[in-house]
Amino acid sequence: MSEERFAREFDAIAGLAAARRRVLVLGHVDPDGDCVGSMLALAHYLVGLGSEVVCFAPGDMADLYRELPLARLFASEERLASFEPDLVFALDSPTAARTANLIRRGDGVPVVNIDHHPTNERYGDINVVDESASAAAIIVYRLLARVAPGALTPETAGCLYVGVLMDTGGFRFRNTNAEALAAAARFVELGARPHELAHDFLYVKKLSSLKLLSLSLASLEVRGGGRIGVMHVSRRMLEEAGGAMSDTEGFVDYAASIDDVELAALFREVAPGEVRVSLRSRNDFNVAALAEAHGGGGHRNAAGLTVRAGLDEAKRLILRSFEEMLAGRPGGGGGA
Ligand SMILES: [Mn+2]
Repeated sequence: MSEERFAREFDAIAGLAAARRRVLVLGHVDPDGDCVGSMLALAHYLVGLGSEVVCFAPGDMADLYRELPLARLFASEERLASFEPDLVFALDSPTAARTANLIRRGDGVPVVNIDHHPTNERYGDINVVDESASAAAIIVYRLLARVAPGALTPETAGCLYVGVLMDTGGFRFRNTNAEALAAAARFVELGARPHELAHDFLYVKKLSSLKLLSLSLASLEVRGGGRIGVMHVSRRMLEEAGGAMSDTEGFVDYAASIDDVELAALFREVAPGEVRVSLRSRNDFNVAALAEAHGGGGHRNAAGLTVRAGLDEAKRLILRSFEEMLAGRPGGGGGA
């Protein structure tokens, strides 16, 4: 379908990958399943070319992604500091800031930007940005299918499947399209195990994560005549539940799933005076624009940003914007 659209970029990437030997593969802060899955599938291809590969994403990564094949390639900040790549990839990252500005590594080190966020700033020397792709993993799949079909092993297919599974919310979100379903079928043919991946990545929860969820749900508030849902996770809740901030993946969906809620937010106090905000919306409400206005980014119905403030102030800021978005738009119209 759109495979031909980036044929020139894909061939240029293959040329670079064949000529370079030390490759840095970057992801966005607090990498999710699509970010990690597409990074590792790409890394698998690069390792197969004989390159030394280092994967890095700032922030917290959920423990379960460390079970994916080749997750050992994820490096510490110390290793990153001493690694001098001659080629850099950034995956699933709409801005350089989302990779903690680790992209520019020096003169003559090319940057390849592979992403599906509509807010992508095209910061690469080669940019493969396709917002019609439901996941970055879909674009990595198109790349490998064209330039290195031999790299599509059962392990790579599993990583790519996880990317699509997580970014489509288990094939439920608006971005679940024919290409995503066809690619998923292809990944299964290649050896991905859908029931095991759904079990490991969507079903199983850690006890600490459920304890944290119960504390966070107690903070749930509904505003705006039932159309706004907000909840938070404080440092204190983390201590009480004995969990980590990476245990909160998916919490925002509880606020967003309430029947009349059209705008939802989860506020996570990652450090004193620093709050990460996850935004969700239904219908035509564009939370990517709201996130972008505050230095974040994302998709129309799912976005994120960081606020340098305490929990209360961060909530006030976002609630004010939510109320402005709702003003003049009476509720009760249509589903997600
Ligand atoms: Mn993604």
